[in-house]
This record gives sequence, C-alpha cells and structure tokens, in this order.
Amino acid sequence: MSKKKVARIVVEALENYGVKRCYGVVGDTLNDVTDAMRHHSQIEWVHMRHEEAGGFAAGAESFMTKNLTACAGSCGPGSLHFINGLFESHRNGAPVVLIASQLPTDVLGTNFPQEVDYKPIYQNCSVFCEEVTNPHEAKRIVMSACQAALSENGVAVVILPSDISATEVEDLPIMQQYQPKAPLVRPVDDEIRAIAEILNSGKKVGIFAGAGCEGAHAELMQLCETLKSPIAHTSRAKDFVEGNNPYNVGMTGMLGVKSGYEMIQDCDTLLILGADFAWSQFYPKNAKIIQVDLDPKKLGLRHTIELGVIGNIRDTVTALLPHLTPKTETAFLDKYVAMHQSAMAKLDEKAVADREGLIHPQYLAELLSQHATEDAMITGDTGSAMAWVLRHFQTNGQRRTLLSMKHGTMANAMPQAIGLQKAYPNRQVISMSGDGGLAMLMGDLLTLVQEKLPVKVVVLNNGTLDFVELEMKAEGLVNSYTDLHNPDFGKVAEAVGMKGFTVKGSHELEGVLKDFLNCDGPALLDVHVSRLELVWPPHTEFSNYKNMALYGTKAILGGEGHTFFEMLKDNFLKK
Ligand SMILES: Cc1ncc(C[n+]2csc(CCOP(=O)(O)OP(=O)(O)O)c2C)c(N)n1
Ligand SMILES: [Mg+2]
Repeated sequence: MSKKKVARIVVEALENYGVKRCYGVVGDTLNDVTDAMRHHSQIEWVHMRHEEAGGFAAGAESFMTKNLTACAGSCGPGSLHFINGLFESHRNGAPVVLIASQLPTDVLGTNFPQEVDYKPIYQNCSVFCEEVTNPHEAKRIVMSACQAALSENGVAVVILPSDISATEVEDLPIMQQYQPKAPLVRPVDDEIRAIAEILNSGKKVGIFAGAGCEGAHAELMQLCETLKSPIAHTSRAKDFVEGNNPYNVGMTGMLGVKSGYEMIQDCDTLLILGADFAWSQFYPKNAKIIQVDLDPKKLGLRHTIELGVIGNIRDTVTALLPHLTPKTETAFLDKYVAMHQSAMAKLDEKAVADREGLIHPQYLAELLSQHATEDAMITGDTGSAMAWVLRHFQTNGQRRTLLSMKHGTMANAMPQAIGLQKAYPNRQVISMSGDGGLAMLMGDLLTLVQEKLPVKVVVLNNGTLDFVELEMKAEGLVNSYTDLHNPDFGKVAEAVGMKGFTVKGSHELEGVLKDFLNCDGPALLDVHVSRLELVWPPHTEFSNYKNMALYGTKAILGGEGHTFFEMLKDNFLKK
C-alpha cells in the first residue's frame, strides 16, 4: 500500500465528493494542501482577496449547483476571516467544506502567535466541526465532513494542523463515498386524508409557499387550480413560484405587496408549504393553518397550527391531489389576483424615467429586468437592493435571484456573483450592490479582473446606508452615521482594470445600461439613484406615519428640514 501526505488524502477526498473549486487565500500552514490541490487534483483554486468573500462565493456556487464546494485558509486570521461568509451558507443551507489549516500540534495550546481555537467559533455555524489530531484518521474525518455538509445542507469545518498535513500515511480505502438521491418523503395516509378534509371544507383556502417548493411548480399549479387558491410566497421562493403562475398574489412580509399580505390575513384556511417565514405578525389570526415541512423542527415554530406534517412539497402535494374535491367558486382567488395586478402596477409607478432626471432605483431594477438575459442570475446586497430585486426583477422559471434573506449580511452580492459566474460561465451574472455593501468587500473587484469573470456589478449609489437611515426615520429618529462619501465607482472600476460606467441622469440610464450589460468581461455601472426612496411595507400601521412625523419634527428642529421636505416631495407630493 503506497503512502501519501495527509494533505493529498484530504484533497483527493474532497474531489471524490464532487468539489470542483476551492476559494481562499494561501498561507504557510496551508501550503501542503494547496500544493496537493495543484498537483494531484482537478480542483480549481480560486484566489480571493478576502476570505469572507471566498466564503460567500463558495456558498453561492454550492447553493445554486447543490454540489459541495470548498474553502481553505491559513492558520489564525486567515481561516477566521471566512466566518461571516460561511454563516450565510449555514443559514441558507448550502453545502460547503472549510479546510481551516492550523498551527503544528507541538505549539498548540501555548498562545503561540496566530493561534486561534476554531472549534468554539465554527461550531456556531456548522453541521460538522472536527480537528484532525491523528494523521490516520484524516480521511475518515474529511469524508464525514463532506457527507455531513451534503446530507444536512450546511457548513462542515475540518481543522487541519500543518504537521499532520505533511505526514505521510497509508491511504486506506476505509470508507466509500456514497451520495444517494433525495428520497421520497410524504406524510402517512392518515395525515394526507386529514389535510384533505381541512382543505375540502375551507371556503377561502390560501397557500403560502416557501423555498421548500423548489422543483414543485407543476404540482403547485395543479393544487391551486383544484382548490381555486391564490398563492403567496416568501422571498426565497420567488424563483420557484413567481413565473408562469396565474394564481400568484406575491410576497407578504416587510418587502411584500398588499395582495400577498391581505390574502394571508383574509383566508379561512392556510396551507404553508416549505416556508419558515419568521415574522409572526404576518400570519393570520383566525385561519386554520396546516404546515408541511421536511424539517419537523419548523412545525408550529412561528405560529399555532391545526396540523403539521413532515414531507417534501412535491411528494406531499402529489399524494394529496387525489384526495381533494375540486372547488368551483373563484371569488377569493379572483379578488387577490386582481389586487396583485393593481399592487404591482402601483409599484411600477416609480419604475419609469423621472422627468426631472432623478433615477429611482425601481426604474433601474425594472430596466435590469427588461434587458437581462432570459436565464440571468442576479444577486442583491442586504439593504434597499433586496426590495428592488424582489419587487422588480421578474423571474421566469430560468432566471435566479440570490439574496441574504436569512443571515441578512451586507456585502454579499458581489462575492456571491463571483461564485455563480465560476459555476455558470455561460450565464449572465449581475450583482446589485449597495454603495455601502460594495465598499465593504471592494478588494474582490480585483478577483473579477484576475479571474476574468464577466460579472456585471451595478452600484446603487445613494450616498447613504439607506436601509438603516429609513429604519431610523421609521422609529422617529434623525439618522446619524449613515452618510457615505463615495468615490466615482466607475473610475474605481477603470483603475482596477474593469470597464466602468457612471450614470447620474434618468434620461441616459437605459442606453448606458444596455452597453454595460452587453460589454465583454467584468464591468461596473455606478448609478446615482435617488436617496430616501421609501421601501413601503404592504401594510402601514398608524405608528409608521406617527414616527415619520416625529422624525420630521426632529429634523426640522435640528436644522435638517431640507432632507425631510425632499423625502416628502419625492414620496408623496409628486404622486
Ligand atoms: C455586515 C453588516 N453590517 C451592518 C449591517 C446593518 N445594515 C443592514 S442594511 C445596511 C445598510 C446598507 O447600505 P448600502 O449597502 O449602501 O445599501 P442601501 O440600503 O443604501 O441601498 C446596514 C448598515 C448588516 N446587515 N450587515
Ligand atoms: Mg447605500
């Protein structure tokens, strides 16, 4: 039996589990691993400028492809830097393995320079976190990590001291990698009949679809047709529910629309399918709720339920359909489908070129939706970009959107676009970045150039941490520490070697945007959008108005009345 360095055994195990790319920054304790990757595997090393960006990129790749993706870092600060990027994957269920290289075992525990105990740190955001303490167990640990990441959809961390990496051991075939297909999962017959009974007796049955509805579009449409049910959805289900769907009434929640919100409030029976929507105030008060989820921990977590069952949405709906009595009454469905159309038309009022030259971000998002390719992928930064992507970027069953809806981190969009473009070199990948978000991890624009990735980065340049500024105002506070003194991002892009465009007026936006999307290679479009664009929730409580009025009074008394009047003018007086 031949001997191999542990680093090589680790890398070969990753490759065996389907890893195509490893995102990271090199460093001494990782040298044996990167060397093995280069000489003994087909795994591509993606040379990032910041490990956090590498975490986002790896997570985006694995989230979309459902393949295992790797990250690797040097000891101490190197592997520590991945934390926020990997928290994103931990929350959105993307299978990622981090090889966190560590100081050699003979100095561990001595407060040696760069010593960081990763276990308590990464245990918080992983499904598996183990240190290799014996070279002979390295293979078993890495394989267990890969299996855990893939089967539990999350982050697995392997802590690998550098002396163990360099040790030669016999590569024993101790475990075979085995990746079964997803099993059929549906409730037992009794439960299927119980669901059918509740749905059959409902007069106004609504459906609330979550990300668990991926791959179940046809079954959902049949269900809606049978029950004459409108279907509202979460933000993470947008790609799977919105397109080709005559029953769609949009999203509920803070970023939702009136029709999605009101339908859920008004139904007498609500069927929740694969959704774990966290804000309890958006659930109905009096409806009977049935919840279907693959994860039993989610059942009844956010609201009281009449019936909770375990199931994959496609398998469960398929089993349920023969038990349903087709309904004929369409009044409930018609009411909310019509309301959805008028709610979308209302949102679109600002999605036009403003006569005074102001660029509303809604208009920018609408143009992106019009001119992006049919199978484009768009990422959006946490901040106001989320709202514009969700509300204005239309999906069609092929297009994909990726936002940080569960972790809610800034600076996700551009690094995630790196991972998507790596995995899908022939698809258009757009990042809708905030000016605050982009600046946070701007160094990785260099990765776009170095790796020749034709990502199109759109910067929502509003000169502020807008989302927070609006939150402050909605709480009646005068905003502070939100101003951003920005560079000309178009010129920054040119300086780092990508094409840069800057637009300040609505009349020129469409023409420049088309040139931007059609140019070869990486490009950045800096769009000076209107500041203080209110992201109106679907349902505004009196307290929101009261707090805005309070902010107005404080702003005027504090000598900042001009911003209040600008906001009033743009959001109310122009209508
Ligand atoms: C890493 C991180 N830091 C801070 C926050 C709090 N936060 C949420 S949105 C936001 C503002 C984002 O500003 P920008 O990227 O400019 O987007 P805008 O809302 O202005 O479009 C902040 C500070 C966060 N979510 N994540
Ligand atoms: Mg901003």
